[in-house]
Amino acid sequence: MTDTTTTTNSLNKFEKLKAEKDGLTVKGEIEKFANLGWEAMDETDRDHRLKWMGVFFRPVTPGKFMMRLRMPNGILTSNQILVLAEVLQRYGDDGSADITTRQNLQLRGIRIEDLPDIFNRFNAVGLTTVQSGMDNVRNITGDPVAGLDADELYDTRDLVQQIQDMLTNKGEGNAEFTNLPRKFNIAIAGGRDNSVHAEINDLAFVPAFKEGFGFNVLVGGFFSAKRCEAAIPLNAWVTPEEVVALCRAIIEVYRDHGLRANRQKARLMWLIDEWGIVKFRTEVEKRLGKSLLPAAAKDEIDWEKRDHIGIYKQKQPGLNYVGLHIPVGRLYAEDMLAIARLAEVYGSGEIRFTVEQNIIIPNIPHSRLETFLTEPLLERFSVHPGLLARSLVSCTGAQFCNFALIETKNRALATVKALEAELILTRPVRIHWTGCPNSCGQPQVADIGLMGTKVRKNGKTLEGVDIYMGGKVGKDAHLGTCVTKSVPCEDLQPVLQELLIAHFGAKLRQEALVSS
Ligand code: SRM
Ligand code: SF4
Repeated sequence: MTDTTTTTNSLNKFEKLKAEKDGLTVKGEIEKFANLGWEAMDETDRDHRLKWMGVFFRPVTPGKFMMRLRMPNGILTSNQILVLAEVLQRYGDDGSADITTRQNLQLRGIRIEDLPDIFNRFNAVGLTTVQSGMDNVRNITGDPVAGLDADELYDTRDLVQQIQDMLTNKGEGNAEFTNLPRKFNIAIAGGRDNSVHAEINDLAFVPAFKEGFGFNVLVGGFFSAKRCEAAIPLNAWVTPEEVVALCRAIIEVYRDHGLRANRQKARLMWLIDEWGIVKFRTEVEKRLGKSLLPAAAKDEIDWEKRDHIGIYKQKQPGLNYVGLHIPVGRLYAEDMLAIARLAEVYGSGEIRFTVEQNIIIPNIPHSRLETFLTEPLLERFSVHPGLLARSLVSCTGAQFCNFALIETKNRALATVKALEAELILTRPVRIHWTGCPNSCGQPQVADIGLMGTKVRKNGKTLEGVDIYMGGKVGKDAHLGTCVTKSVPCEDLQPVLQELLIAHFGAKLRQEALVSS
């Protein structure tokens, strides 16, 4: 499938393991693995190929696997959440779930012997984990308030589902797309505020008018330890009906021509660099079997980004959606049961997830709103969190991720709590933590991004961060850059305090008291 002439011997480790056996093959071997147990099974299947089924061996917690779902447009039903919660319940304290920066969920503590039963339960309620890791297309993000927002330009839900169905053969797995050169991210924006971070996806569609409604197409956005780039225009405009075919054409070109020799240089942008955007566009047109129209002169992203926390009227008269803040996206089985109940009792049983690792419960009638707001769960998952907590995002970090250079989630929460106690803020400040340069926590899109690193202080190696600033989201989105390197985490709080005072209008509570 690739146009390289490399022999199997000269392939890198990952190309080799894919050439030996396609990752999706493990789908038929789950029962066998469950019987063998994690210690006896083939290590390459366990550590790598299982990721094609969304099952991740965690070297930090051997024997306790992580499962990454696919949640098109970040939407679940209460029935699906109940099944996920029941799966977690059997693992006691080991069982938890994280909302991810791709509007998705990851479950933790999973035992391999339970996989056959878990997959059966997932199938019964239409949940899939297929192709959610390794060299596959990740969870496809769409507007979190699609179909609810009176100002939306396009309801992205169906399109996102169609793309997922095409790539995964309706969740069954599709060997056409299981051997990409690297991971691949797709996002579709349907509103005016770019709620999906279009600019950091390998392929993104942003609303634009030309011959009626359609999308301008962006390509090549990505973060990696080696390089971070915002997506660039493909100079193409497509109607919604053309989106799925264009996704297919672009992914086929990437699959067949993407660079595979060096995994640090395998994301789509590296191919675009090598070919130039004009040749890339021409190759995509060849696959598509027709010419693409040039991009519309301007796109419709002209709002600041919303975070959807709080209470908002829907376009459906008499209904509201309510965004709840989930601190650093961490949930336990009991929380999920409670969320499912709230969605059922007050809403329509639907729960949505955002790339800021929070949830939205839609379809709550005005008449039920007041009672909804008295629910005890909202004391923890607030509709009006503090101005720093509100926008806090954190990747997994050292608790479960073996790439991590630092612990992130707990530290992120503790730091923000302390800062909110010291400071009076007048606006939300988006602080993103990421445990290593892979940038899963997207520090480059943040007002203040914190990237884990190791630092030397007084002859000791300590956990520290590089500080990023200037990330702009929504209208005119652009990436932030590193402004300070190697701050030990133990010295971080005063540094952040100064930044918040100098750049974001924060005031010390003490001083505010004295002057009033
Ligand atoms: Fe990520 C690898 C977690 C979003 C860039 N990412 C990993 C692994 C699988 C590494 C591992 O095996 O331990 C992490 C799993 C840790 C764990 O146990 O949770 C991991 N990535 C995450 C999540 C869970 C972070 C979070 O807390 O939200 C996100 C899952 C999204 C999902 O639902 O699929 C997550 N990762 C991202 C993003 C953000 C995004 O998509 O907007 C990025 C940067 C954007 C991008 O990819 O262009 C990202 N993750 C990476 C990379 C660097 C990719 C590269 O081209 O080099 C790696 C390392 C790799 O793939 O080799 C990585
Ligand atoms: Fe792990 Fe690094 Fe990604 Fe955080 S940024 S989840 S530490 S790979």
